[in-house]
Amino acid sequence: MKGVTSFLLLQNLMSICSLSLNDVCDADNSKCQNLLISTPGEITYGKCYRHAALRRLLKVSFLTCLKECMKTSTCSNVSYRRDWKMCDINGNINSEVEIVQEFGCFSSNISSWSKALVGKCARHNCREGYKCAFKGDGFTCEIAYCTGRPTVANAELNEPFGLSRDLGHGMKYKCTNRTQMIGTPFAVCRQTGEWKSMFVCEMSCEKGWINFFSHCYYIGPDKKTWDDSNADCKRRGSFLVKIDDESENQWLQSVMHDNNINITWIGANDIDQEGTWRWIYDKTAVEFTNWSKEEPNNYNGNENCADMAKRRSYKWNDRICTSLLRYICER
Ligand SMILES: [Ca+2]
Ligand SMILES: [Ca+2]
Ligand SMILES: [Ca+2]
Repeated sequence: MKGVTSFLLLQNLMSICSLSLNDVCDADNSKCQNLLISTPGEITYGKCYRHAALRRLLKVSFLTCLKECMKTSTCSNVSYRRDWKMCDINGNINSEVEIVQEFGCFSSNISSWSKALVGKCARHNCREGYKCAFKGDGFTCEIAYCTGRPTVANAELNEPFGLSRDLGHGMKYKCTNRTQMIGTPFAVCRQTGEWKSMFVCEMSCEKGWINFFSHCYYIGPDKKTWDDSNADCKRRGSFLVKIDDESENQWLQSVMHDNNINITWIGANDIDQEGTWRWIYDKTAVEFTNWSKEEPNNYNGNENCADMAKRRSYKWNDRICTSLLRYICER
């Protein structure tokens, strides 16, 4: 059956090719117009690529699909869904690309086709993100697609035929990891060739916890030692806060200010090795820091746990771990 379909397809294709060269070639390009394609390129039936599409054209012929691929920079092959007359112009096949079995879909490597199909655009040198367009008796390059993928935390693509990158088009997404969609569920390829996400996926934190990006935070109501604070966080399925970057640090400062907390433990200590600060959560070295001036000073040789205090402009300090402070848990 598969063989028969491929054969019919080829027959059909060959007739398309020989009949429609007039509208493929530039009017003044007799060399192109007189071209006869005796051997079509290679076609693989039933296997197509996902997430490779630079452009996705609807209601086009297979020949148009090939032509547009040739015009589009970095196009390496096409996936054509015959029932939909849908053409995916695919870029480089890298590790993000999947090849899937799909009835009704066929793919073709563009290098197996004669470049004469696109007339003057056969020689285009348009850079990534651009396509060749006829202009006067030559060609020009115009922006045609976004490169890469949109960056959207905690979201996955919700498109039946995978990602495409057409200028001015949106790709549908859904939130993962129990996060909530805020905004409209699309990442749009803007006319400038850059992705813009129209949504964020926000963690919905349970009562008593507050959200920042995809994490939830709990402010311990009582004062405890560093160890007891960490133990309480663990009991709550969390850890003593790990401050990953400036934005999280600033947000915590505002939380302390808004909740009238003068001083709190944070989840770093240098208990294992003096002077080597690690986060208790994952034992990683403390990279982003916001130490107060001349801290950490290991005062009296006995300060191994980190705090954040209003009187030091919410900067960090090392202090004796048995001090009783409030604390912030994260998960
Ligand atoms: Ca964190
Ligand atoms: Ca110390
Ligand atoms: Ca200190």
